Amino acid sequence: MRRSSIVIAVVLTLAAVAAGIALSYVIHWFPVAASTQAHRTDTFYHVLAIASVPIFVIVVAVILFCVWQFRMRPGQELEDGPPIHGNTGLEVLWTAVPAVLVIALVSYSFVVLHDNEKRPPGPELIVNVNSRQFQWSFQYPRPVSRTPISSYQLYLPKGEPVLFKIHSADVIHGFFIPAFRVQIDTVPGITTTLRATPDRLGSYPVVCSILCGAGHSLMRTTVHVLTPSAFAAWAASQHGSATSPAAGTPSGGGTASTQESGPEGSVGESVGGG
Ligand SMILES: [Cu+2]
Repeated sequence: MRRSSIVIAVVLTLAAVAAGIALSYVIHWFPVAASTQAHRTDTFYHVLAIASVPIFVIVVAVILFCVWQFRMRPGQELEDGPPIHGNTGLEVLWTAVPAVLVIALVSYSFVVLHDNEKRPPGPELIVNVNSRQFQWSFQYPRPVSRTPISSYQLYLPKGEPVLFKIHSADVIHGFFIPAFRVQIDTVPGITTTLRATPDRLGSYPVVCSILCGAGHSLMRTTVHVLTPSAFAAWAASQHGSATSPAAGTPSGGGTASTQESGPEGSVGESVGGG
């Protein structure tokens, strides 16, 4: 009787572990991955799921098994349980195993974070990100263009490492590109930095991830990942229209809005073509 119930519990536990891990793969929890950082982060989440699902299932299975197997039967209302005082071997085991597991996962997450933030061997494209209630704007210093470019949408070439230098004109915002799996606070008075290497053509949302005021939910824009040649063409087209002195300033609103309408058609074509 006792032996068969253990077999049933083990079989159910294994089935639940398999179903949980399968679910973690089948369901698309994240938006499309569009940077080298995103692939590392997603792999890390899969490893976390594979490590966590069996633990969750085993803990719940042991609880349910004990409730079922050691429940009070009729006639036992006034009986006491057996006088057990600890189990050293068991306690060492359930301390050592979680410790090893947590240290291993922390080490792996450190490696992923370190790789994601590592300075690439070659040159980086530098983009200045400016945040204010409730708007993003982006400035491209040389050598992207002879004169600095200012834009309300983010344009990046595929395959080139980017270093974002992030500023805030008012309060703390969160610069977040879900498709790149990167995010960092924008802090007034400090320049924060973030690295990403886009590796998939397309347009993806850029959002503010920190409640920054009444217009927080509207603080969104788009990142366009273009082929390097399409990006060069976009930069060249900006150079033509960005000759006014206001072009390089963070709040060069007029200039940025004219740039917005100009390249949109050509960019759309290059994204579609790639
Ligand atoms: Cu914000």
